Amino acid sequence: MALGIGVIGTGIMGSDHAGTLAASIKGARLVALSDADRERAAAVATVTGVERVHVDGFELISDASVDAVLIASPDPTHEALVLACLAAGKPVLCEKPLSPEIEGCLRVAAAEVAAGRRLVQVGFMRRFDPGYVAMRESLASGALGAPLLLHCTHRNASAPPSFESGMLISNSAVHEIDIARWLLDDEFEAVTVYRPPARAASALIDPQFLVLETRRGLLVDIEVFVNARYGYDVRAELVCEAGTLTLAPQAPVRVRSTGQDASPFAPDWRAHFAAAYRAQLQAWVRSIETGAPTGASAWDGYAATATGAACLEALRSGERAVVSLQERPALYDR
Ligand code: ISE
Repeated sequence: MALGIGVIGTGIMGSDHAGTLAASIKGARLVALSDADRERAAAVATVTGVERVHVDGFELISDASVDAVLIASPDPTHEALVLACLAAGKPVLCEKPLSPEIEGCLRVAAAEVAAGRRLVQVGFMRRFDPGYVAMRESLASGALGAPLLLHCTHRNASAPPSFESGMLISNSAVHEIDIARWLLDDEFEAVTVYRPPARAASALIDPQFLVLETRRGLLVDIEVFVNARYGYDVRAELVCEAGTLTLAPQAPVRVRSTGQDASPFAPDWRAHFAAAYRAQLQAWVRSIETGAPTGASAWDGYAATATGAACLEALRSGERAVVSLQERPALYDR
């Protein structure tokens, strides 16, 4: 029997996930949607052929037709909804961040540890992107020796006017923080955030340049620029002792026209990471069938929020900030 999935939040990401679940994920059936804006949920329900629409996410969690829950509601609502899923014993895939607050992440991890089994996955979808997966596999083969440095670029064409300086870190660079921990199998120890001179036209500190040091002494730099104008552009180069690994450009074709040879960019992350989002959902559904967890855990969600908090401190102070992480519970042993 197909697993009944309920999606909480039908904004940009929730409606995208709902569409993917309804169209192309094996072993799952999208059965319910919820959004504080009923009209918005109803519109997505019509497109995806879903009959059950709730206005309250907690009602969706207790809906008997829902076996597992995907949370894509506003960030501050995540913690309480994930805790409700844990209380109901239902597996949950929560969009990042698990909680914007370190304490909130720790409360979720503590509840999961108390439950004694992994039910929470955090939506760091880059772990399922074919490029990053190939990079990790090449590194694991040992052919290039040990990793030394990771250079990352994260550019958005534009950010909404509500984007504040800290969100370049908590909303955008947090993906690089997670993927670097996963690629290097290491935790961050300290961070420094540099910024170019302020621009008169805007109060937003954009771009920002983050330099992070891991416990093993590896270096990771992240340029994050959310109003780069030309398109969505994510790059990474891992420098190892005997060579480098670079993500290949994502465009499947180059276009020669009007005197130019061009490589088109996706307008945003949904198109750029479409394969990763699909693979993440399929792996999540499969992991519920098999009972073998996949993807980022609640502990990874905690480490990302805590490392992001140190970056925010470094941005504010202009000084190097130390990342302090608690001891990882055995439930999250890798
Ligand atoms: C957005 O919220 C995401 O999660 C995207 O993956 C990221 O690339 C973008 O910068 C964020 O604003």
